[in-house]
Formats: sequence, C-alpha cells, structure tokens
Amino acid sequence: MAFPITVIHGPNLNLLGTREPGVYGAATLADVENLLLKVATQLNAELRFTQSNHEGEIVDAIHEAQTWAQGIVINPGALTHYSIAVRDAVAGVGLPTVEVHLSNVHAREAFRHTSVIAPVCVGQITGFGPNSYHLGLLALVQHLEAQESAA
Ligand code: CA2
Repeated sequence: MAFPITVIHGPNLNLLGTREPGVYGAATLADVENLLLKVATQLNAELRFTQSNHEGEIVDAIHEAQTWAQGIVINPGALTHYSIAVRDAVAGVGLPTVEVHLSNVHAREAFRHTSVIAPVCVGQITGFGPNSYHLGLLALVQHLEAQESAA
C-alpha cells in the first residue's frame, strides 16, 4: 500500500512563479505539486497538499495529518525561522517530517540560517528549487520503508 503523505506549504508560497524568479525560480506552486504527483506513484506515496498564509492553519494541517498521514513534507516558508507553534505541532504529532526549501537558506541572510523546525524533523533539504520537494519526498518514503522493515 502507498504511504499517505501530506505536503504543507507555508506563507507566501502561493506567489511562486509570479515574483522573485531570481530567488525562487519560475515554477508555480501548481507546477511543484504536479511534479510531486508525477513521481509519487513511482515512490509509492499518496499525496495531499495544503498551502496557507496563516500560522494557525499550518498548525491545524499538521494536527489533521495525524488522523490519516504517515509522514509530512513541509516548506514552512518564513515560519521556519521563528514559529515555535509549528515546531511544537511537528513534535506533538510525532509524524516523521522532512523540511524542504526551494532556496539555499544557508547562503542567504543570517536570519534564514536558523530553523526552529529542523531539530524536530528527520532532516532538511534546501537549495534545489522544486527538486527539494522531490528529494524530500524520496527521503521521507525511504525513512518510512526503513521504519517498516525494522518493525
Ligand atoms: O526557500 C524557501 O523555500 C523558503 O522557505 C521560502 C520562504 C522564505 O521565507 C524562507 O526563508 C525560505 C519565502 C516564500 C515566499 O515565496 C515567494 C515566492 C515568490 C515571490 C515572493 C515570495
């Protein structure tokens, strides 16, 4: 059976492909999701997507995932750098979570070098554009497979 996985996009990611193509590329959020849907079957994953510009809605999406998903791929956007609420939600639901970023946050402004979410994640993938999501999904599925075969 395919692994049910939720993909969560944080604030402003709905603007992808419309502004700042030099930083975030030309792909829209729909392009990113279509790329993921294309690879999901091969990766044995079944995906649902959420995007919100509101911290509380991101927290709700993480809580809701607990009722059906086995893992989370999340690009928390700017919430990455300061949201203890999102961190606590990830830690609280206990689902394996991979943090992804389009840009290389470590090569940008100092305030982007810190993630308060990454310490409660399985890992972080940053800087590969839309491919960060693909790599994040691959890493999550392999993590879930390893967990399953160890059980
Ligand atoms: O690189 C990433 O994926 C980020 O999570 C994107 C966030 C930023 O705050 C993080 O530091 C790194 C910003 C998302 C905003 O996306 C836009 C896209 C197009 C135009 C304007 C904003």
